[in-house]
Amino acid sequence: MTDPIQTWPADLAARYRARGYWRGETFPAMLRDRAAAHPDRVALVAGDARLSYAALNDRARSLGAGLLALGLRPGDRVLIQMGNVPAFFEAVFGAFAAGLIPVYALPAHRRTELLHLAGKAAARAILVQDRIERFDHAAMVLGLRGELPGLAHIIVAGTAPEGTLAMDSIAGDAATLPADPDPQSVAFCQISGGSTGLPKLIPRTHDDYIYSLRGSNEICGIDAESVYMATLPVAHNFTMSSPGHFGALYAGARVVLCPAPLPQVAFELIRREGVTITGLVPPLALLWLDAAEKTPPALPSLTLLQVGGAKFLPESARRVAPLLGCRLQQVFGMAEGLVNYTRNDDPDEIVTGTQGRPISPDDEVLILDDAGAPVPEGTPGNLLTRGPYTIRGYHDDASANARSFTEDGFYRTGDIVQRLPSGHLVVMGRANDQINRNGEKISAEEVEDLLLGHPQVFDAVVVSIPDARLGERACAFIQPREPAPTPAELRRYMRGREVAAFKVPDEIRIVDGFATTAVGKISRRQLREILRADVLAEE
Ligand code: J2J
Repeated sequence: MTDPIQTWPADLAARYRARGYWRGETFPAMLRDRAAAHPDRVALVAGDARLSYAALNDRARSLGAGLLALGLRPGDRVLIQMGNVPAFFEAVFGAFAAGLIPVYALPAHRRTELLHLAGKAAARAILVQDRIERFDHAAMVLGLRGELPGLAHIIVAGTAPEGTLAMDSIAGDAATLPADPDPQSVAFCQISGGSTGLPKLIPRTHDDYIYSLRGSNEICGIDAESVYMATLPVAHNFTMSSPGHFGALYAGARVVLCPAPLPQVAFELIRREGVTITGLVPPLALLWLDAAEKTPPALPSLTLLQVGGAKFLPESARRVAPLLGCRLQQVFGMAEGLVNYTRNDDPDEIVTGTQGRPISPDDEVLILDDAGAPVPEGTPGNLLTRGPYTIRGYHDDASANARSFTEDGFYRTGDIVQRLPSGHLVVMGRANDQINRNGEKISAEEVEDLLLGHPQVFDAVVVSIPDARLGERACAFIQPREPAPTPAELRRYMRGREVAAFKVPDEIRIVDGFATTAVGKISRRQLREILRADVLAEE
């Protein structure tokens, strides 16, 4: 699962090891060691269920051995789609124990994304929760089988329909598990939001990811006494690694699984379980703040609220400490690697006004103008980065790699940032056409492609519009063929494409045509800017 472009060159790898970032730890060893050190300590809390480190480790190892007995082989990829349930951890650590490579899908993903991810990864099995928020995921995955000839097994946590295997029934002898993997090998694939096409696979190694967990734990003050609540989906990189549930498990701490991010559910759980830290996207943070304004919640255990995934405006950031009685931490990260945090000892105006600074002294940050030259200090520019936990390439995607990485291995994040003299970054926007709706990343191009599949759509342009509640919303401009479709028809059509619901545009406008320049040429980027300006002028 690696090609040469995806690995760090030997000199950098040697430096990262020499500086103690890469220590040769692996995910299967991590859980096994913690379970040996403190078997009875609670690892996971879900409703009334409590799973100790020993119980999680035993279950994962038995499941892993059972997966191998089904014919899966170390190195095989398995797609995992589950919500905030213990089965997610059993499946992921079961895969780790067996040397299988999980690929994480988000709960919102539907047929189109799953087909793409499973196909791209050549997944040999899909492990899926039966239902998430009333949607029948098991049936959806069963419906993919005919199109994925390499797929050997569909494994369902919960009620398993005919043609699938019940995850609970899969067990094997842990003595058959393979030796621990090479720490520099790929542990799993995260997925990218991206600005073009469907999600790309982000191969993360044991060494690099575990370094980001250790670094995050240190910055966030996570130790064995911490209680981390996974409020956002557990498969998201923020919830997984910044420091997330993996960071908490690395530290031997307790992970509380929040079934829904709503304030009434979350506040109660924080109180009941003594949660010390959790992370939210800005729109949810606003919901919590508004709820707290109406009825001040007593959350004495909560010391740190992390907000990230999209820009958290200073006005909102300033409300966190007074209303929730805890410190705010801004987190600006990406599944490709680089994560920035504001620090506990940063002055208030840095915490409310910036998106933090990198984890590692070896995170290299470049801020360049569009011609590729460094901008004068303090001027906004394109953020490029490379370092001990930032990937060097996507899995099996030469054209994306050519676009997204420089020759010397810097990742072009697509973010426009400004750097303060203190090294803190302020995110100013995106250079490319990605819509950050509610922290969910939508590629304008992907939605345009979907819309162009409608027979009455001649051309489509999708733009992001600032939105007080969602951060950004998506507006689609449609140049129709006659008879023109109505926005409602197009919305129905999009829903019928079986894609994540967040990709259905919030607004659809039918237009006569799109602006072109005197020579009849205009870049889509310019066009998007013109259309966005039109909407903003009306508002
Ligand atoms: C503005 N934009 C932000 C922020 C991410 C921790 C936290 C978040 C993610 C994540 C993550 C932002 N302000 N505070 O993986 O480990 C936008 C940027 C970035 C993109 C990455 C983590 N925090 N963003 O959101 O892979 O545009 O990761 O490039 O989903 O989200 O999205 P994603």
